[in-house]
Amino acid sequence: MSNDEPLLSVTSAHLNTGLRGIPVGTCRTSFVTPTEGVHYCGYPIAELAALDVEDVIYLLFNKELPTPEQSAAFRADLTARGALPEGLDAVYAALPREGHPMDWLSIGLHTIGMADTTGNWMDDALNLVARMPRVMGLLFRYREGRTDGIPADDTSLGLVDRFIATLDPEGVDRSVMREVLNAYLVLHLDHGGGNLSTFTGKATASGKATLYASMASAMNSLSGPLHGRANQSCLEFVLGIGTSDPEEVEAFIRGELEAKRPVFGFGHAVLRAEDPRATYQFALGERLCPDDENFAIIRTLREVAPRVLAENPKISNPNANVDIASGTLLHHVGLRKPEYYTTFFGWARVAGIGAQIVDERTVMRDGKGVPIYRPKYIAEEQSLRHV
Ligand code: HAX
Repeated sequence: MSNDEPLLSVTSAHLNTGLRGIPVGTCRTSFVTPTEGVHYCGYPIAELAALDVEDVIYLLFNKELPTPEQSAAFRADLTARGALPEGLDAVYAALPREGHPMDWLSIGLHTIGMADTTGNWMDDALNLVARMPRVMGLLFRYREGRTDGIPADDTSLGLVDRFIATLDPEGVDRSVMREVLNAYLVLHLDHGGGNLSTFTGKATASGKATLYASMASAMNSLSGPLHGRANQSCLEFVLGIGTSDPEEVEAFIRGELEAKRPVFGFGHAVLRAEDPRATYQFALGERLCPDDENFAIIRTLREVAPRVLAENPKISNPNANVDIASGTLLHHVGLRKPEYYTTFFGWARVAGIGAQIVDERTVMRDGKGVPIYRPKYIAEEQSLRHV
């Protein structure tokens, strides 16, 4: 693209539309297409979904998949970075347990950032990636009041195994949990440059706030019900249906539409086909939990909802999105409380947002970095009254 090629002619119709569709920068980690969905560094997500999360995180930071040697070295690097600084246990012990887990996550990031920030964007981003499994495990343990016998932190474990070790769940097949969480993380690592949480994180970092403060900003954005918290709503929606009978499911969907409520797990701002992240999770569910009653409900929803939604020509994409199946799979592996689901989304996004912050701070504009964000707001007549 040449420097003077017009990308968009901005008119007053674009004002007060949340910057929707207005080009503001470039993204080196990911983009989304209407048919293949999100791509990480050029790879469609369907080609990456079954890889280990460590290797896909390596891709986002290094823009190429690792060789076996690079993969081993990256895992060793994460192990070396993984130990948490002092202080998080005491802060988590003091937080109100009824607080939303996303608020706990944000406070957790601030806490470890206060204790140990290097000021080097790449180091801080990778340190945080390496620390997230323990932060997540402690978040669950303290918020649930399961504070006796928290296992010592073993940073030599892989990212998912380290979370599971800290959580130390009972009556759960840990290998199935590992597979579901690994897939969840890979599928949610990144989603282009302009989604609200990524944009917020980069905007905060543009003022040279720390990586930890920037990521806490991003997590606060992600916590909104129109953004990341939709995945919590999606399982609540599925649990509310309570039947996999196609006729009853259809009646339920029609009732929701009549009541002007969203049919969760369907539709997308960019995709115009089923999200490949949903397709992958359906295949995973058919293999891991075909008889799970919630899985039976979403299987029926997948058959029935697109047909019903397609009756409304305003709905650009009546097909399943990533949120349709993720909650059901997490529920199946013993993570039963939907209010925690956005924290897994946040855990994943720490890598994608971290990689994008590193790019904006250290690579863009020949290494000078993107300047402090400052979009233009036009004064309204009312604000000019005393001029
Ligand atoms: N149920 C009910 N109505 C829907 C709908 C759905 N699943 N999908 C779209 N619509 C409605 C929109 O609300 C909009 O109505 P209005 O014109 O009255 O405002 C109209 O159809 C056109 O919408 P659109 O252009 O097709 O889609 P948008 O880009 O506006 O919205 C959403 C995309 C994902 C927000 C939307 O499809 C939706 O609300 N889906 C249900 C909630 C959900 O599953 N959210 C998770 C999204 C996951 C994701 O994006 N991950 O990246």
